[in-house]
Amino acid sequence: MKRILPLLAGMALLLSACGRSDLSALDPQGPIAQRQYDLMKISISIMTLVVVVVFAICIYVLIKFRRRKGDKTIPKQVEGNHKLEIIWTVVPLILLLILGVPTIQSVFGMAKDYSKDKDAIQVKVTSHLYWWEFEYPQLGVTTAQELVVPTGKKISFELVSADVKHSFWIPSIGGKMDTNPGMSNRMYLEFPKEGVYRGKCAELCGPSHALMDFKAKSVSPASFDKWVAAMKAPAVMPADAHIAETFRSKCLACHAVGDQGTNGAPNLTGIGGRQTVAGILYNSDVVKDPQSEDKTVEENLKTWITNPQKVKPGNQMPSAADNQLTQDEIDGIAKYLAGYKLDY
Ligand code: HEC
Ligand SMILES: [Cu+2]
Repeated sequence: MKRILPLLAGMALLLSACGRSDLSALDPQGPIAQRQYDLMKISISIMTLVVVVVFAICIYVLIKFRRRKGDKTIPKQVEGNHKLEIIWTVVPLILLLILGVPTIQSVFGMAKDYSKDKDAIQVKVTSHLYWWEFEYPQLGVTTAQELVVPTGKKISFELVSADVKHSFWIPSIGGKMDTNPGMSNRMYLEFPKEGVYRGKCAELCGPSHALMDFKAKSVSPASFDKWVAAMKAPAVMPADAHIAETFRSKCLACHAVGDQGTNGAPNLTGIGGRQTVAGILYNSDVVKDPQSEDKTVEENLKTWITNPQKVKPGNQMPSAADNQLTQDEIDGIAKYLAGYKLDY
């Protein structure tokens, strides 16, 4: 017991650290996650029931039929019992049916294809080492790291990968589903409530796998329309001519802003209003994250632009030194991007 207690305490601590409410499949915020949670509950209940009954019988038999002191007799030898054999065949069959029927129903229900549904919002998710691209083919909009969706609609996802295998998962909303290179997977999700939900890559993909976070932000349909319009508006460039030229030549080779779609790296439109930079550095002037340092968007942008490899080892963005940026240029670009907010 002395040795087990610290172990138990350690495990409890470890598990409690996982208990972020915005990252828990045990706190469902939508019908798909609810269905998945219900399945977990029913299978755990059945398993618990089986364990309790089997252990109870086992302990009862061990005590009741133990060899008593001085007892030298050989017990009655039993070879087969029809009644018992039927019971232990039929009971598991019934339990498996109770588990199987809702599981199959849910699995097929959740696999429903909304890709042709006019009322659903189509989103093509492309995973990259280590970031997420979200394209809305019906709307002509592409964004990154922060998926924006309207509440009350079916969101129909097409999932692919630009490089290795990743997995798309928003624990409190539903999932997960692999993204594979050269092959599309499909799934749909629903967001009944407005909110920001945390998403994760759920397939070990490289050194920064654990940092491959994203956000799913559900907003009212009216706000969503405003967001789409703002995303499609012409790009806002830095006011200062030198910063604008630096940004154009050093950043827009990979990135895009405004209505330019995408260029192989995250579209930066509206990045000043997002909760995070690169999906992982929380912006304290947008949202207070209890587990992150108190850094504003502008500070996080400077940290990122100066040395992205320090934040996310192995990612594809060059450092400021590789980009030959002066400190003034870093500051100017960070200030411009921090001010690039969308009103929606
Ligand atoms: C060689 C291509 C390339 C160049 C050049 C480049 N970037 Fe990036 N950038 C990337 C990639 C790839 C990512 C995604 C990294 C990740 O999260 O794994 C990224 C991410 C970012 C992000 C975070 C995006 C988000 O959605 O949160 C910012 C901000 C950014 N870059 C700014 C810049 C700026 C400013 C410059 C110019 C000084 C620049 N980048 C130059 C490739 C590039
Ligand atoms: Cu990944």
